[in-house]
Amino acid sequence: MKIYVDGNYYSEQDAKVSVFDHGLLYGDGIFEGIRIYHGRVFRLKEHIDRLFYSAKAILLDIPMTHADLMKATVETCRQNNLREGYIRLLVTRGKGTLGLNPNRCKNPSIIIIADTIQLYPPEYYDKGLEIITVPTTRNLHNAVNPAIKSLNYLNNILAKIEANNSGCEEAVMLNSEGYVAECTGDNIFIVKDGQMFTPPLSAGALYGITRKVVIDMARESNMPVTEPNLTRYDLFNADECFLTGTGAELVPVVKIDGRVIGSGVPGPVTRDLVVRYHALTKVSGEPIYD
Ligand code: PXG
Repeated sequence: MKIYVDGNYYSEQDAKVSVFDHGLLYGDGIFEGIRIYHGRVFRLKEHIDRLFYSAKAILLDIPMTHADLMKATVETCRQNNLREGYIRLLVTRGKGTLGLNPNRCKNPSIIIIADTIQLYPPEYYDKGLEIITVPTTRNLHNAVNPAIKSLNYLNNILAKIEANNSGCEEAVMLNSEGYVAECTGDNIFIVKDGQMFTPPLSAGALYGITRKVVIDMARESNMPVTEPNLTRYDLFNADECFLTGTGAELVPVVKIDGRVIGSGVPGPVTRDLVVRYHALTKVSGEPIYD
């Protein structure tokens, strides 16, 4: 594997960061997770834009332009001969000293890893997932705003551990007001009476790129989509529920906190969206090979 670090390619063994990098010392940095389908990078521009928005929010100057970062991402895939896979793009504050002060970090580090992807087992997609609400709440947006894809994912990791300890793969995270925010690495949607709902970004949801694709697809087929505050009650009484994310794509949810959702099997709206999402990934994206 060839890994991009600050403009050069290194083998897996030689790709290294300093122990004084504030990405490691403080989680001071940002990242993106991007998919490659059929030799194309899916929604690359949207991911690079979101990376720059995260950077802006943490006052980090990415030492590259959008266009050059897109080129470097595509080139890293090419170097690894990838047609299907997953890209982890991260920007750390860079090497500094043992103090918090980011001004000591003169050069942010840019790392691009393009690898194959470990998919969820197919039974989750066929039968649907059981998820659970966990005690760890989503970060306040006046603290580290959850819209920032920062290198500190401890909030989500704690929630994931709590879900795993209860035998579930994913956790529903509520915000401090008790409204549904999202899951640990996925956005959440419900379908009720022919309408689709997903929590607003202000509830603590990430501006998910898959979320946006799914909203657009639903509206294309004239299904109303709104973003109201949702409670657990709304989830329990939904006709259908599913999660969206770059890694997971669309995963049906059939049980939440012990309540069976709808008829207990992936519903028709979810199944239709899954088919259309896969069709879209086949034809859309930034080509890696000419
Ligand atoms: N919410 C959170 C908190 C996320 O981290 C999503 C929603 C979905 O967004 P996209 O843009 O991917 O549709 C994410 C992103 C993993 C992994 O290894 C997944 C994400 C982030 C980090 C790691 O499964 N999903």
